[in-house]
Amino acid sequence: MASMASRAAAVTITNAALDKPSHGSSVEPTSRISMAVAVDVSKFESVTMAPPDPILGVSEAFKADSSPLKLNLGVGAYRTEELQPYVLDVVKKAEKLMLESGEFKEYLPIEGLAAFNKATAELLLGADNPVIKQGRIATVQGLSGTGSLRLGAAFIQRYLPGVKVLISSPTWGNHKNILNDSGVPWSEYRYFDPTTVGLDFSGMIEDIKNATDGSIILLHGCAHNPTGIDPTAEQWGTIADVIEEKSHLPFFDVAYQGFASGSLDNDASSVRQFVARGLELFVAQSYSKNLGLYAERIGAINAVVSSSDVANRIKSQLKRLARPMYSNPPVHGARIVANVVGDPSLFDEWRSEMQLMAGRIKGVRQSLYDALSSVDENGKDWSFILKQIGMFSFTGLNKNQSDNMTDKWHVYMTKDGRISLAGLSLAKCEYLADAIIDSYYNVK
Ligand code: KET
Repeated sequence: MASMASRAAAVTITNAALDKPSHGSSVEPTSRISMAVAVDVSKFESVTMAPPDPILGVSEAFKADSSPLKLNLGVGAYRTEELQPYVLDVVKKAEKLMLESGEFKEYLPIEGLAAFNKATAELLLGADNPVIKQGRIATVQGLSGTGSLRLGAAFIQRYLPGVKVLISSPTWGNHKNILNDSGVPWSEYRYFDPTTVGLDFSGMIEDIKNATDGSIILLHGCAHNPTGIDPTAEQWGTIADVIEEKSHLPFFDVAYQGFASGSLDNDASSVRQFVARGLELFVAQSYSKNLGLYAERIGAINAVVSSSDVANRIKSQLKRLARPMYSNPPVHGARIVANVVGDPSLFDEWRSEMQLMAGRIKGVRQSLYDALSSVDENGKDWSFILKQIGMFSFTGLNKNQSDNMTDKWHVYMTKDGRISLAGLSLAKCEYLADAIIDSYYNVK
């Protein structure tokens, strides 16, 4: 504050000197006067403080906590049993190869690295999928899952203006932000049933049926975030029936391929089932979680459509949207993915590391369930935790209870009751169970 005041004073003196007309000066008096105003009153006084992000803000709060007990179960990021960030061995190998071959750093084309786009479409649909041979897929490299969804939303805003996107209730919170900022209207379909702590399948089907024909239905390809509850293969079939009947456009968000079952192929089966029926659809992909490339921002937006001609035109328009937003995407993560997916031995190694990560999460899931069941004197059935899949558990804790988890127990989590099991170790399961039992029974 003191330095601000003296700066303002100095400017005032300058202005006094400038009261006399001063010909030949390169600085016009008016600009000096506006400088004084700029120091005292910002042009941005009306800018209010934005609230912290409900997910990434949790990591910021975690960092600021000095308690040795603290546990970050907020963001969905995989940690080792020692709760350290993890770089996959296969990623390190791919990076070593890249360094040795002395890759360039020139701009990529707007649509991204060709080898990546090929690899990502093949990973999604299966390399021998006829859609790929027929050229009925437009793939554009995006800035991870978020950027790819954003590009897809920008395309919807431009080419399907006013068409509503239906999102699950609940969903990953950023879906709403992405659609809002893209100017795309949305509403929700029922998904989670708190009484059964399972899927509200009839509600979901009814809401998709009741939507205006030709709506867009945003679906989590696997490992639904935040609930950890996916439709069965048969239920996916029924969802596809209704979507087809109503001429809706499915838009899949595939951010956890490999993390639901541990198998990259199984986890793409929902999308593949829809594609096999001949439906047109959009798919956003992310390599943040399954290859641990969070900060590399690597993913893709894919449009599977009825002809290669339409695919080419869509791709050209996606490029046109990307160019003024970020010009062209970053290359490093794209090369890692292309190398890992494109090399049979690296790909095998990835698959086993993927199973290792998914397996560790299943282990802590079981151990948390065991701990809760043994600590809980009221005998509540906690088995829903075992039924949920993927990185998260949706505990059913409300906002006050979640606040108690953080304020009293230093357990950082999102306020919707979601915990990331990827950030939990076996050693911390009992502590977490104590925190959950206290919050569940002692806070309303
Ligand atoms: N879709 C879903 C469903 C999702 O959970 C995430 C990330 C993304 C897309 C995008 O991830 P990206 O890193 O842009 O590829 N979710 C975790 C991180 C976040 O909120 O950004 C999370 O839910 O914790």
